[in-house]
Amino acid sequence: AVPHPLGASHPLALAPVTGPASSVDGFVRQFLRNLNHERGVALSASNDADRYFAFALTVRDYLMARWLEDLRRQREKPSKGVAYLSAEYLLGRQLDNNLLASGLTDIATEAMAACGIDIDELRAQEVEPGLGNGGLGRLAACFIDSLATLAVPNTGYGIRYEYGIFRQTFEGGQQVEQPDAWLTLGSPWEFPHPEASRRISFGGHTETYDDEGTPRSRWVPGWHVQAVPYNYLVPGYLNGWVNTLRLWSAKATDSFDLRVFNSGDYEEAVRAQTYAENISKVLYPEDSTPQGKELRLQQQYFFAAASIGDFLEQLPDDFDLTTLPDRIIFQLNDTHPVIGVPELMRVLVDEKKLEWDAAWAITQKCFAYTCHTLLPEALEVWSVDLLGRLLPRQLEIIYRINEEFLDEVRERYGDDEMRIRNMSIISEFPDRSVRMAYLATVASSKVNGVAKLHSQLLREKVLPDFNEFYPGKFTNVTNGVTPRRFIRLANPGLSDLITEAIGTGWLTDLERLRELETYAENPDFRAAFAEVKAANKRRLDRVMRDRDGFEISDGHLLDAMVKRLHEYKRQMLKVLHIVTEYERVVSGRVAASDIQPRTFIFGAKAAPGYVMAKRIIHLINAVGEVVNADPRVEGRLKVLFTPNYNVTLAERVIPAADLSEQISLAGKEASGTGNMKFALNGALTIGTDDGANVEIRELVGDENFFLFGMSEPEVEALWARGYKPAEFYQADENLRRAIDLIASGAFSGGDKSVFEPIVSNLLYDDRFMVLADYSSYIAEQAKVDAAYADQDAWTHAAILNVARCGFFSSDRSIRDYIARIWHTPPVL
Ligand code: GFP
Repeated sequence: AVPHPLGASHPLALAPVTGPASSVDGFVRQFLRNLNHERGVALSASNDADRYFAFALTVRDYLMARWLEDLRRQREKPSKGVAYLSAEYLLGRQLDNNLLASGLTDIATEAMAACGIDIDELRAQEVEPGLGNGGLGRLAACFIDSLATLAVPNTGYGIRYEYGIFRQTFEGGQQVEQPDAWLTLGSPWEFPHPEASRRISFGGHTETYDDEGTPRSRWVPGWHVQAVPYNYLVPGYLNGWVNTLRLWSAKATDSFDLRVFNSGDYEEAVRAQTYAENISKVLYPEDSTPQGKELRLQQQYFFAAASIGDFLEQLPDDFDLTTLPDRIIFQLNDTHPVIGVPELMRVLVDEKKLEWDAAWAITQKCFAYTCHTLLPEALEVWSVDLLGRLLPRQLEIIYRINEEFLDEVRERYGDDEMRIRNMSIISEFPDRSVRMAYLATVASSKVNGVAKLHSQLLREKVLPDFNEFYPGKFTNVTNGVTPRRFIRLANPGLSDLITEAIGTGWLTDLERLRELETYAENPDFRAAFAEVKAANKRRLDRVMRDRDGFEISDGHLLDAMVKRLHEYKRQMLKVLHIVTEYERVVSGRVAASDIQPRTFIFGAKAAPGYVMAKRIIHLINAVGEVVNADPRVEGRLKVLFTPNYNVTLAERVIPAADLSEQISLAGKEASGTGNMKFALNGALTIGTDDGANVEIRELVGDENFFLFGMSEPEVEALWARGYKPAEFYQADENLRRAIDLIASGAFSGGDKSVFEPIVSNLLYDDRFMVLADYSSYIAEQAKVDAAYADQDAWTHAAILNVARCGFFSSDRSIRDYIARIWHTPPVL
């Protein structure tokens, strides 16, 4: 039997592993059954894909009983739940997570061994669904894991993109995007429900009509698509609770017009179908450039409307809609689902025939909004033109919401036209458009930022008028990460060491890691901890050799910067550090033997339309090529840029890293979650006072964190004085030499033009103040080198990082959401 960490008396502790048969024998039997019945092959004739599928289906079978039971429980005794609306879920592989959650890992491993199958080969078969770009999508995946683990009734709603985030390759050091056809072989984790499809409408016009004496509006749409739901199970960690992730796929309504087809116009017959089905075709791999605007708005409305409609349909016919806020909270993950606000209003007013005021009172209580950015260009706006064409009724509703809102503003402040213009949901310049963040703020019961500093800047800088107007509406929930995936699964060595020291239970109560503090003083524990890190580096070495032909050298400080490529995150600053180290050696100013051996590892995708980001990728690869081939720094400096960074790779890189690079310009990174994952895996952070770095440093202590760079007020002050990057270039010899070396063509075969745009951007624009923070960064990196020389002291600091970062569990984030925003009753 599998021991239950919550204790047998825990109300959710079902009998350990019910389902088909909680034994190795039972697992084998079910596996063979699935192989025969679901794949149609015998074990002897099966290939890797067959075995992986049959294996995954077997794991699924164990979770099914619980899932159905939970759905029944929620139907029979409904309590307030959370509908998490997110355009992205960066799930990562599911197999190990589901094994862990169901406590089946040991049984399954033995069962496969009994069949002569290496479970690692099955793991390798799984294609990760890349249904997200970066932090925002990964956060959503951590949150649904924590919601299930805390047994909060939740449906995660999103889009089942046929092609997820592109697969990145490099050609000549430059990014090339390949389609991510993750569904080619099918997914064993999904349950299609075509019978539960919903019709989603677009276009057309609106009209008013007389409804037995009451004038009403209605929408007469022009075209429709079917939203087909696919369900995924989201199991809580060993608690018998299973929630649902429901992703929508677009299907044409009349996919096959036989009349047109028979007339011989095959193209016309499939045209409408293609158009409709494009809606869930691709995840937009960009977050700030205006591309595919119309299709993107279609996607947003498609999933928001399908999800809201789906929830409402599950309510009993006699449900009193005024009590809707007691039943559900729609959490808006950024502005992508905000079009759901006028959609709920439309359903309540036009379809359910509620009075406007009553409908608005309900709506304002049913939504809550999380903002994930501070970059003005990332705050979505939709042109009134486009909205009017695609969603005419929703636009009318937005106008009315705005009118009534501005009336309230006028009531409070009089005719302060400036303020009214600043607060209007509709902006007039440069084009008439809807500011989705404003709409979300007006329509939500709460608005939260994702780290202390971010929430403060949101209140003070991004939405100050709204903060004044709505006292108490703004709050903070600092992000978190799931320790199940990012410690237990990613770092089994560390997990075992922690459990040996402090016992079980910490994976669902991560603050207990504090108990490790005393172990930091124990030399044996430090030795064991250092050995885990070394083993993780060896494991990464194997992965890298297989995957990319890279080696991770022994004795090197492993310095990792893995995240989306964006100028504000400042991969460029990291490059300048590497070039400086290299230049100091090749110019003879420093002996190679005097520098700390380091391997720099990068992972980053650039949005395909983001030219500067792609140039930076090219530069990193070019620098790597030169540095790695130069005998003068051999054994000292190495640069690895691993293509197609994804969740699967993160789980290998993060546990191996010594140093975590979190070097965004202060005031730009909303939170960061990679920073948390690294610290929890015992990497030390070099970082600015930005996002959640601030909280990490507060918790781990200044002496266990490498802080550099300007603070947010200092950044503001420098802007105000007038920032001239060239002055910084002139003032620092190392910086001058590094930039000159890049400009000289040293990394581009002598061709100075290749990286010239980067160089002139740095010298004459440098929006993210790379040059201003350079000196302080280089000085702090020297402290990193010095600190690393004392391995034992480094390990001590690393252990304290782990011990003091329990706060960053996504379970804590979810508890904060419950206490500050959702007010869902405890289910336990
Ligand atoms: C965005 C923000 C991050 C934040 C995440 C999750 O992620 O600072 O941690 O959302 O809230 F920028 P990225 O898209 O930048 O990865």
